Amino acid sequence: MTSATDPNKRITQLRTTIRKHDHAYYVLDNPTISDSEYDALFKELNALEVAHPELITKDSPTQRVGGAPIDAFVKVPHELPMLSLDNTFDDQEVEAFDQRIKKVLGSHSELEYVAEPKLDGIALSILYQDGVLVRIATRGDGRTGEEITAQGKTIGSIPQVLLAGSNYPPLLEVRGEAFMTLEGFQRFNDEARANGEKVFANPRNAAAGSLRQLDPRITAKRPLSFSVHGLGAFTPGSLADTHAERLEQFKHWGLPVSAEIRTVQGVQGCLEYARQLALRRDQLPYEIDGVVYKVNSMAFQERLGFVSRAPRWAVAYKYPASEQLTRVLSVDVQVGRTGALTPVARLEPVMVAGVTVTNATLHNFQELQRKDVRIGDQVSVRRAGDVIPEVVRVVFDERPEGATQIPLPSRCPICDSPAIQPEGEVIIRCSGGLVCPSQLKEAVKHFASRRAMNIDGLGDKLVNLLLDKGKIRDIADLYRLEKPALLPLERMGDKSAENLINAIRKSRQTTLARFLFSLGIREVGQTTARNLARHFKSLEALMAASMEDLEGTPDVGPVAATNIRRFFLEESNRKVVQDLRNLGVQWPDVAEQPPPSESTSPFTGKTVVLTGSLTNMTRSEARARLEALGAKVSGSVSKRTGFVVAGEKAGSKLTKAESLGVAILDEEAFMALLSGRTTEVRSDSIQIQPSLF
Ligand code: 9MJ
Repeated sequence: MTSATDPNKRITQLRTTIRKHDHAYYVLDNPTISDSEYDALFKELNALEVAHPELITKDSPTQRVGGAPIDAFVKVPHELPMLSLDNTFDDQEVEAFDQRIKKVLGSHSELEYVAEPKLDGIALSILYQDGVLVRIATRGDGRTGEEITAQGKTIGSIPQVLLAGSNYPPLLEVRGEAFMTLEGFQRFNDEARANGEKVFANPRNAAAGSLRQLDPRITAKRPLSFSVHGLGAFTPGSLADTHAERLEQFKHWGLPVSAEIRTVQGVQGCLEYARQLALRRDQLPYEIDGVVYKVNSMAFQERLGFVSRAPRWAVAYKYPASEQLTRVLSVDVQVGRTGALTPVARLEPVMVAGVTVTNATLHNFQELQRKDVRIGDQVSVRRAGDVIPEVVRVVFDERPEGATQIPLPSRCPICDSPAIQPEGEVIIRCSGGLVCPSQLKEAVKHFASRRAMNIDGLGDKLVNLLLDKGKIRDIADLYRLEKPALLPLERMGDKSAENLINAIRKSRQTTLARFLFSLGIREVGQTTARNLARHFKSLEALMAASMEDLEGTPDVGPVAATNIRRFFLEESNRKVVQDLRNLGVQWPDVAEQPPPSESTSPFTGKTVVLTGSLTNMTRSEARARLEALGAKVSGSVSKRTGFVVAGEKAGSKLTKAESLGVAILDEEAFMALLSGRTTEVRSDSIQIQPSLF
């Protein structure tokens, strides 16, 4: 019987292949097949298991999310206690830690440490027997935790089976941190906020709340990750003699280990690591609350042992907290581009994670009411990554007498138009449209922005100035500006005025997709704008489209369709659009520009590697577009790679492409080649330097 007809063999084959792809995707962050290819493998396995339920095993990839809801979490004792860490808060305390250790070891020479980011998540213990995951437990009080196997198994980066062929101990308990990335946390909270559902105060609570779900199917929907940093019980024999080498072994066995971990020499090496990582703290995709130093030698670790419940061989060095207490001085209402009224707390200045914070968002009035924030309240304020600081909660015990409630706005604070809250929506909006100076300002800023009309040099401050000084009254006026009108403006010299006029003039030549995006119609982001341009091919056709026509466009639902219809039915909008065209804003006719056929695309037959994030499309979209043009999309760079497309925060693949001399495209060049605006790879415009990022 061949593997094609023997279901048992095919099932084994599929499981091995799927595990390999899970590892590439979740652990190495380097997928090697497309989502649709992966889905096809998964579906095939599922179908075979449905047909042959006797062949289902607990470690099958299909069983990650099969678990039925449980009644309660079962307590499990930890064979070896899960230790906590002693904290240090400054360099002197780290030096004292190093001195203490040297004294116990009787060592006068510099010690080798492993420095690790300190993830702010939920500590888990994962037990493997003969390479198969058998139990996941929380830390609990360190001696007894709770079993959360069904929930933890849904985390994609936790392998259910260690990589075959590696020399792992028959019993292996690894320990690490489950966490939510900042991007996942924001996405999750934004969605919850839009639906008026419970939001989490920080990624740590979100990770804890997600793992605490009795129904693992809920956990499975949460964007959780995992990183291994230590060891519990294990069968002796095959583990290395240093912590750093053990982490390497974990990686070989398919376990996720942070790429930020370094071996460093002595206390100076430790402190330098903390300084370097602190500089990048805001750019890390997850939240850290410090770093951890561990003596590298296992023999030394054993000699050092632990005191009470913390190891003597490790210490945490805590960064300034990303959450601090301060007082609300007042609450202002900001008006966004789409009229959304956002309450913003003005605060007594406070240092949060190294930055002085004076304002924090309250997101919307429903959130403000839910949190019951009042003027005079003491509140906890949080900042993470480069996200706007937010008010997390009120310290009710500290509420002063006479703390003032903030009323719901009935009128726009800027233009006094009535504030409206459409049925079923969470957001209260100004109904003034472009009559509202605040909406107009935001609309002009959006219109000029890089991804819209891309008017170089027309930043937020200048837009404010142009509107405040009455130089423009709508977006079309930008194209009526002349140099003499600009010269009296603050900090506007002859040269900068000329540059601005030239940049505005240059922006007239655009694409239909960019133009549609720049109009700032609600729910029309870049992807929708592109789809609309591709579907309708001309502005006239789009402006005349019925709801039915609009909803026939990919990615356009009834809400976006209604917004588009409303926008183009509004006389003042039609006038601005007409004015813009009369003033020379134009684009090549989409209809006359067929999508590049296979034979004309520079990607045809080439292997392309995507790295970093693109702003115009998701990675899967980019992959689909490339594949449609006959390209092969690969996860790793080699001499045979045709192109590397380097988005923002491109990393090691970009470096490798440079060292191999592979052609590198930045996003703009990539978009140009995709759209067929150019079919030639010109080295001067396309080969980019990493310093540009
Ligand atoms: C965290 N939270 O990232 C430890 N941790 O080591 C790292 N925690 C730890 N190590 C021994 N990187 C006990 C806890």
